[in-house]
Amino acid sequence: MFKKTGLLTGALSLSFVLAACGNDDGADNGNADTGNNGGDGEAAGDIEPQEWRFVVEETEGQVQYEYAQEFADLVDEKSDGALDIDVYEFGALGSEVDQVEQLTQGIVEFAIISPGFTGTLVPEGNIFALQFLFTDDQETNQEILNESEAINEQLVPLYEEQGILPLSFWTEGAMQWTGNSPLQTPDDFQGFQMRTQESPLILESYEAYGADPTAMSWGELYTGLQQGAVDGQENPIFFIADANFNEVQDYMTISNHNMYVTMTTVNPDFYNGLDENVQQIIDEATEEMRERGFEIQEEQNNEFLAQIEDDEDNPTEITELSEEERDAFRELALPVRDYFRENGGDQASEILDTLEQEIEDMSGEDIGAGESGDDVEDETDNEETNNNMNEDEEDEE
Ligand code: 6CS
Repeated sequence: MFKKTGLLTGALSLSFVLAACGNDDGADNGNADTGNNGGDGEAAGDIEPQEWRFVVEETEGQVQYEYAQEFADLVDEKSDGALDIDVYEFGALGSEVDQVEQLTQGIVEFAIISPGFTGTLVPEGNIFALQFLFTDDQETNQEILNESEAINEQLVPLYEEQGILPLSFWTEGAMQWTGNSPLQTPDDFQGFQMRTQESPLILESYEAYGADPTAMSWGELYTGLQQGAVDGQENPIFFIADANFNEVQDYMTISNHNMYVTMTTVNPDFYNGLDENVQQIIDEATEEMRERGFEIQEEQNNEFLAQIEDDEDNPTEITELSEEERDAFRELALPVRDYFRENGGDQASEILDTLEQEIEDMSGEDIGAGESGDDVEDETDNEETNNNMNEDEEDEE
């Protein structure tokens, strides 16, 4: 499980070519001569010109790409053109998992990385795979992502240890299910071949519904759905439509079972080696993009829902789950929190306790904190659900 895709070799050799042609290794930022100006943006004139790379998991026009392009424009503007960021769309440098490796190796300086692709590297990051944990309100969720101590103080250092420094966590919208058959009850998931990202906890979550999940890069997903290698998938609406998954799926369920979380990240050696005024430019751009990122996903999710509804050539039957129907899934999703506590790394329990409390405090909603079930059977030793979240143990197998 979690093998690298065939894209890896090509991607890495391409990366070496890029490293040879471009600026120095990302970990060596090359602006040691600029002096430490303590930066408030006024010292932009002193910044030595540099070229950086920013890879995203989506293609031109999609939310992550638009975000990265605006981020690059802000950095360019704030540095009076000295800091030039080239944005690489998905596919240019390999698969999503290859891109994680490129960031940790300093082959690219910036990346948008979804925790769904770091599940074995940072087991605690699997927390975002827990369904029905966050609220149904994306603005509240974004506020929690911005302010949560569990995420920004407890989880961030665990990523940093692995060569990924998250600058911000943000939502790309609520996720919905699509299928070649209707998905309205857990019964509908029995034996259903669900495509997921690489995260072991995403797989575990769908096994809890009775499905038969398979991890796959989204670059292979259209064909996988078309040829029946998988029966369905989960994603925000903008992505379902823009990647044309609705062309090869007959049903879409408005389930709002989770939000799609992603991270703006930077290579820590590169970032920590930058002068303070340069770091400040990056930090300011990150802050300004919090609101813009939210707006971009909101616009696209609204716009693309209409596109799916109006597509007469590829009709999709859209069903919104009632609260009672969602409760049936919620009930099966709650024990997965225990699985995460047991298997999500040393700090999983502490981080989840803190986050559950923060979500309840900030939303005023009961999200089932502490209810996940002391009486739920511990699945740690269950051979059938061997979604190992620890890479080292996996390697030993
Ligand atoms: O399903 C996926 O894997 C892709 N979904 C989104 C919304 N962004 C990139 C990611 O790889």
